[in-house]
Amino acid sequence: MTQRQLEQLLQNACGKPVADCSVPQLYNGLLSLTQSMADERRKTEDSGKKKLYYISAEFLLGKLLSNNLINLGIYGDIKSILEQNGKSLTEVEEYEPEPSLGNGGLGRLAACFLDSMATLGLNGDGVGLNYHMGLFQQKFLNNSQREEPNPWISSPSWLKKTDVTYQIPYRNFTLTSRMYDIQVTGYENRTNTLHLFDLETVDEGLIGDGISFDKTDIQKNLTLFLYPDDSDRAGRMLRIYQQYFMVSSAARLILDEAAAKGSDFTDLPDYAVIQINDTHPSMIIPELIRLLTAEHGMEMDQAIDVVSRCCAYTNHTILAEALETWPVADLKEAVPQLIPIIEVLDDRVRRRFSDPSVYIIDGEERVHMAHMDIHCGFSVNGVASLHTEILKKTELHNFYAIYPEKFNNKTNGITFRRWLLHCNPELASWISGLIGDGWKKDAMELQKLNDPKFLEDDGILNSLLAVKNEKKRQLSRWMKQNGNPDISPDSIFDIQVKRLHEYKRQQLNVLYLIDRYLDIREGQTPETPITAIFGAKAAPAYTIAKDIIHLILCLQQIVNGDPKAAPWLKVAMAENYNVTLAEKLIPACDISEQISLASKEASGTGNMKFMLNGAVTLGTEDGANVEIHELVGDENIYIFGDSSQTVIDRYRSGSYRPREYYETNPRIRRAVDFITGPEMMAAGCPESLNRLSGELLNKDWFMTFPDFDSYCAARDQAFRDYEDRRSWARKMLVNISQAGYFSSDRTIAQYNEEIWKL
Ligand code: 26V
Repeated sequence: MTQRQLEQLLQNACGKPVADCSVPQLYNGLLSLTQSMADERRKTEDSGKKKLYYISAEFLLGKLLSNNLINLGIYGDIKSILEQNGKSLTEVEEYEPEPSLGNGGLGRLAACFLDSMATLGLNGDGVGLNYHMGLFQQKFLNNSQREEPNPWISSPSWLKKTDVTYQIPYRNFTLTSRMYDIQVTGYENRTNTLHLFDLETVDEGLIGDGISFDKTDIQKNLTLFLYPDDSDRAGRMLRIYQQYFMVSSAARLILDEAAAKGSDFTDLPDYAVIQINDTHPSMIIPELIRLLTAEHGMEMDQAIDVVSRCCAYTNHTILAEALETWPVADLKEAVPQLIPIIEVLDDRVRRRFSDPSVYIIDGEERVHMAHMDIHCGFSVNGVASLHTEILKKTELHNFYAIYPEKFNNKTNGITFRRWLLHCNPELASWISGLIGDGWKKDAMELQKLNDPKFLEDDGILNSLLAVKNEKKRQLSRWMKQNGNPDISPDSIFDIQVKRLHEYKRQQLNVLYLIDRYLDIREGQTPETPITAIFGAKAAPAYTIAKDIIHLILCLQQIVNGDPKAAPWLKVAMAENYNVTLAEKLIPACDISEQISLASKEASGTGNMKFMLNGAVTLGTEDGANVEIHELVGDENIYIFGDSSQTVIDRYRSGSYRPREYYETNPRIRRAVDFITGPEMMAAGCPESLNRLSGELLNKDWFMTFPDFDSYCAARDQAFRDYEDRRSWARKMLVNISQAGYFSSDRTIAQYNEEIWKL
């Protein structure tokens, strides 16, 4: 198609010449043009007999317009058509609301996977829930986080209403679910679908102050919010209602689609493979068994066998507190029809195994969702090689002993369309200028960059630094224009962005910054000024996480307001960290903070995005950092801290006493004392600061003190090495060249070869 033809199509979609359109009109026009082009591709594809259903409570899509334009191969043309008409694609991009239907890594992974399935031409759809409010919007007020609702469904929308509806039975009432579809375009390939089920009777009027709402009014709230905090019972019950709504709708869709292709359900595994993304969709197992037996007359034994050959489970965490167990009593209250099935499954386990640790229903009458998945599925995978090994050796060891053949690893990945082509077109074209375009389809071709003819060429290294510099300038401008602290692009951008969680250890980063700040006040200034950037949302009911945000914001106020320090050190906590902001921050990063306590971060995917964009990792031997380390070598990463084995042993022995470190390590003492010192108390809330300091001194569950010295040493070393611009640029280039392994295209190809077999 020529640019003129494309412009004509856009004009038709907008209903008037491009030059006469407002930004909303252009957005609407581009949305409808994109949707019809995506539909065209759907018509030509072979849907095949077997389909993968990726069921997930979260799909953290991020904005869709540009991504779709890239995948449809018209991004460049549209950009220049708009420019020729005096319009800017960037402004249209800004106008689009972000669908934030996920919390963090798990949801974003699901979105990357959808992109890669379509890109590889695989017959795989997503199934989830259509939350009307995505993850809350974060506002900072008095150095604290406030939560506000985050509506994203505009008109027109990417959602297309379908006429598929199902009746979902609960104990006291029946609800109607309706399917909405979002097209998933592959990069120059097919179009798949994300099916999001919604409750027709949602009432947005239920929302009160901030993000509060009546959690008990299920018939009005079921899909109102991305699953809310489960710190109280009403929240936990709502989550059960939501999960069942999702899986019961999914199960009916799967059976309908298989039947339409000729399945009599005894051969269901030839038609459907179901990837259960963490335990949120686990009820699909008993629900499918229930439908097959109660509505389709199958014998129980056969139904269990058929379902077990369809279902595969992905584990995303070893944190015990994050592994779902539902009280039998709560399930009985919401979905009593599942109880007899779950009891049959548990009974079979009890007859085969005497070890209570593998039972589905435990001694306290709680249902362990992961246990059900492992017994009643054919595959169990972790998300990075260290994580899978820990699952096999410790957390799920007793299951591994029973079913070694079910366990496998699938190291996470990211889609390079969003995380390079879209967010960093400057770097993408720099790469293509050196090695051509082949890497866009085969990410391993990035390895061609790992060549002395590039690594030893000053001109090339300087041009790479120039790209980074440009991205830092763009970010600085954006931060300034959007009410965030003023940051200098000539400083080192050291970035930690991810959900706020104690195990991710933003508090360790802060302890370093306090230490550095106090040194600077004493005259020890760094060579190049340092900008420490944070972005993080805390779960609304997670008190300590909110205390850590408060600490960061107070430190930001103190450091940035101190004329002696501000020229050398800046702290910048960006408000409302989300996918859109990640796309601006990641390309501008020099040093990527991946400092979780070893053994706790299952994989991490931000680490991969930073690496791909030429940042150097400062991290522990945790999650996928281990694989990054192996790929780039000691010279091109900064590794510090205790090993996962040391950490696991220290937990086992119960020997850790944070106060001993505080008493014997003067730097730790100085930094911790600062948290409750007069300057902090003047900037912040004493109750919160005291609580946090007490938590560190008396508990420090995620062991920041034992890693403090080695963290400071590694970070200081990285800052020193940054001064040799040539050798730093080489580290950047090696990181980019080795990032190909972390393409989600590789991950999805492995899921398909080893699990789905489409
Ligand atoms: C959930 C919860 C909820 C209750 C309170 C504590 C807590 C802690 C962690 C979680 C995370 C649950 C699952 C999850 O999001 N895992 C993330 O999955 C990513 C994709 O595989 C992976 O990269 C991250 O390392 C992993 O944390």
